[in-house]
Amino acid sequence: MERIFNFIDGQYMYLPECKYLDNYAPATGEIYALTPDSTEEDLELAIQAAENAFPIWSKMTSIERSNILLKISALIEQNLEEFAKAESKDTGKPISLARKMDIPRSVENFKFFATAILHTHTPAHATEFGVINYTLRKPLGIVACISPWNLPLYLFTWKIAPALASGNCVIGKPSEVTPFTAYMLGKICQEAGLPKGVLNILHGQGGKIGAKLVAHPKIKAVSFTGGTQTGAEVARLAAPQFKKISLELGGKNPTIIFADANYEKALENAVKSSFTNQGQICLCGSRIFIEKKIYEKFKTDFIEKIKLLKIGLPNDENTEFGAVVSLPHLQKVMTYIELAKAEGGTILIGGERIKMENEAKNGYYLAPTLIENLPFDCRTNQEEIFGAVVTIMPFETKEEVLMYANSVKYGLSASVWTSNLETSNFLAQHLDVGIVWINTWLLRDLRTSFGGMKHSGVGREGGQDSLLFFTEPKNICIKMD
Ligand code: TXE
Repeated sequence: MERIFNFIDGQYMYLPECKYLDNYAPATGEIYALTPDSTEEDLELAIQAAENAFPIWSKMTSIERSNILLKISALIEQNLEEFAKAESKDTGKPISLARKMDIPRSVENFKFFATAILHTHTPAHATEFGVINYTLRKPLGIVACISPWNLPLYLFTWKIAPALASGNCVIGKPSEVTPFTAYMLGKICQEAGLPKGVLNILHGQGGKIGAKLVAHPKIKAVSFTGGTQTGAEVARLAAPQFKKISLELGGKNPTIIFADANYEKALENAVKSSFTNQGQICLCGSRIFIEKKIYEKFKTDFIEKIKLLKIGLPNDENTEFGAVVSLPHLQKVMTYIELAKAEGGTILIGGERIKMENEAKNGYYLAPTLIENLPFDCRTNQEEIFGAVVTIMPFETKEEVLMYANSVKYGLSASVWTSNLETSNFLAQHLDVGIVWINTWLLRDLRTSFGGMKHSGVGREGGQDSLLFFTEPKNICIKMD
């Protein structure tokens, strides 16, 4: 049984009276590790460590910080296989996905921000002769980075890297559902020579230590990714203390396919955008809209493609579709399948738990599920399910499908498949989302603004957005004569 420790003041911290939470392997349903159920005492140790480290870290030059973050990036890369195996075991995702997406992106996150800080510039404004303004940006101090269970190391480092690069000290709180790769990161930071207390990794229950972290008076900003409801709770705790908050929340993203699209590409990508990571990515397309004239053909071909998905053990090299992250989440997704039936939906494929053999017999496996015959405004089509359950429906005009797409309270992303420039521009202009992909999906340039509107969150991450979030501007106006 692996025991996970908090990483505080540059070392793994073991407090004898610490209580632990069970950590399950989704593939087998077995407890394989114990996670610290951190208390306020742990939090105070982390805050103190960060406070002691801030003067040193914030006064380092960008080049000095960059070199350490580049070492962290290189060390994660050197240990890629070990991280990928751990991520797959902790989340239930296929090892091939962890190896080609989760861990390489974590490497990239540190590399990207380690180099971004070497090229920042700050504006100056000459008001009139003899008057010059310039803007200074300084690190905020101690910040909280709170991340979810779907892309654990990928989203944890997506927040930590820019926060550290900008000169802040960080208290990171990974999801208690998938803590393992965050736990492994501590050792990497030690080897990279990150000064002690600069990054502190605190494990435990979100509603308990997560809430106390957000509310702590010495936390200047909170960068959060997770559910919309939790995001609202984080905002409620942070607002009275005027902390900066960045919230990357849920989504109910449309995949819109016109008859004039590249059919094979649209079909192949619809499988990916629906079922990658068992549908547990905030950017997954969970509502598929097909132009009426190709609806029946697309539906038939899509079902055939879903049948070809290799469902299996996450540690099997051939697996394309693994286990759901936890039993509670599996149960949540299954309640939505029951809701879809109650709302009049037809289950075209999937819709039930998969009976697995041997060590997987108690694992959390749900068949990829496709549902049709539901109205655009029913709960199944309005609420985030965050699993491998997608709906499909026809449309006739771009105005009609735009109305369907924008009818939800979320506004994160959309993918549009068409060869008509006028159609793609029309939808790109009018879709109420933060990201529109045209004839592609999940193609990411880390310099771009990432995030959503409405109930999908507040603020943006990525490139300059992250560096501006984690720093405080000051305008200085000098009258020379
Ligand atoms: O997120 P949570 P979970 C959606 C998806 C999923 C739902 C819940 O619908 O079913 O969110 O997923 C910490 N104060 N997404 O349970 O509960 C918690 O410990 C401070 C979309 O992972 O929001 C964890 O570290 N922190 C999302 C993190 O917040 C709190 C990806 C996220 O937990 C807290 C994942 C509190 N009161 C889920 N309560 C996306 N947009 O990518 C919890 N936490």
